[in-house]
Amino acid sequence: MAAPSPPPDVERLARDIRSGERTVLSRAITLIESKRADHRRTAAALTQALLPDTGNAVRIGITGAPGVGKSTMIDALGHRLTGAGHKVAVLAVDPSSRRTGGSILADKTRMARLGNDPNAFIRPSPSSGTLGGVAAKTRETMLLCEAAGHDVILVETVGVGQSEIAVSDMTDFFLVLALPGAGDELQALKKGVVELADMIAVNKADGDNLARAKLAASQYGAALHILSPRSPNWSPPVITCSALTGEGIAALWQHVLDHQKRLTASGELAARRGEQQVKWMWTMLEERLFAPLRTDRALKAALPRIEADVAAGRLAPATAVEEIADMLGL
Ligand SMILES: Nc1nc2c(ncn2[C@@H]2O[C@H](COP(=O)(O)OP(=O)(O)OP(=O)(O)O)[C@@H](O)[C@H]2O)c(=O)[nH]1
Ligand SMILES: [Mg+2]
Repeated sequence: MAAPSPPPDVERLARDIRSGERTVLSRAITLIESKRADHRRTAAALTQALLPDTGNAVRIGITGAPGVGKSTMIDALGHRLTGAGHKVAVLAVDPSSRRTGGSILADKTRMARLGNDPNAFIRPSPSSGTLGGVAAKTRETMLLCEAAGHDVILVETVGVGQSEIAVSDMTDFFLVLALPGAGDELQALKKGVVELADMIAVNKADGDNLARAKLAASQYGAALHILSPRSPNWSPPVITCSALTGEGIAALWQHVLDHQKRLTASGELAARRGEQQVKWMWTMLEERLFAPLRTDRALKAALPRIEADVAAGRLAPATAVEEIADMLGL
């Protein structure tokens, strides 16, 4: 089936985004984040129209425990990259309510250099909704940024919950930042984050921390050694770096480039992106199908009674499902 041709206003919007106009990009992202049905339709038409202009960026996910230095690292790396002629977009997936207005400001100050850089575009996490919803919006935002000519996308996520999986599902390269020492490495292992990592960078390897950082890196190296690698074409390196001094950041970027080169040559990158797209389709479809469960007024009103009846054994779960399906017209 051929893609439907977009309405004229979408066509214009798409053209302005392609030309790299920042204010238009911001407006389009707001459209994507909107919950209104008409906005959602326009946003879908817009991403469809821009699809041929996407996919040309290096997509990097960055995670790590709160305070590990993600924002500082993004600022340092991003600044370096814009200096070398790249256009960088910084996005975030944080479905918790933690990132209120205050911490967006805090983030902007920690990304002081990028915040004022005309070749960098910083967009905080969509603030509300399920993880699936937040991730979907960030994903679409990423596509818009690519269409606007950003060739490096950095997606920050907090080192808790399922958001790491969501971010690793939308990026080519998943960077895990770790702290020097104090059992942090085992904590990360437990969460399974290390299994997603394409590289582990022990940050804050500066001053008094240097020796401990090197020790932590060798422990991670040993831990990674016993895991089966995520890709047959890539063994995740473990490095030390300092977002504060900039030490190790050139090496970090070189690893990203090597990874991109190898996975492109083997065809793995294209395959991975294809799988991500299909997975994304299913996630969005599930979201869409679940939406009435959360929003249907009659159902909302009836649910406490239905749940109480099921809990008390007055109503069989299967009968309850029939009743709910009837209310939703399924
Ligand atoms: N010594 C040292 N301090 C650092 C380094 N990187 C970051 N910091 C400091 O660590 C603190 C937290 O840094 P952030 O960049 O905000 O950390 P984050 O991971 O983005 O934190 P959240 O977004 O709150 O999860 C700040 O005070 C930074 O100045 C580093 O390489 N060395
Ligand atoms: Mg941060």
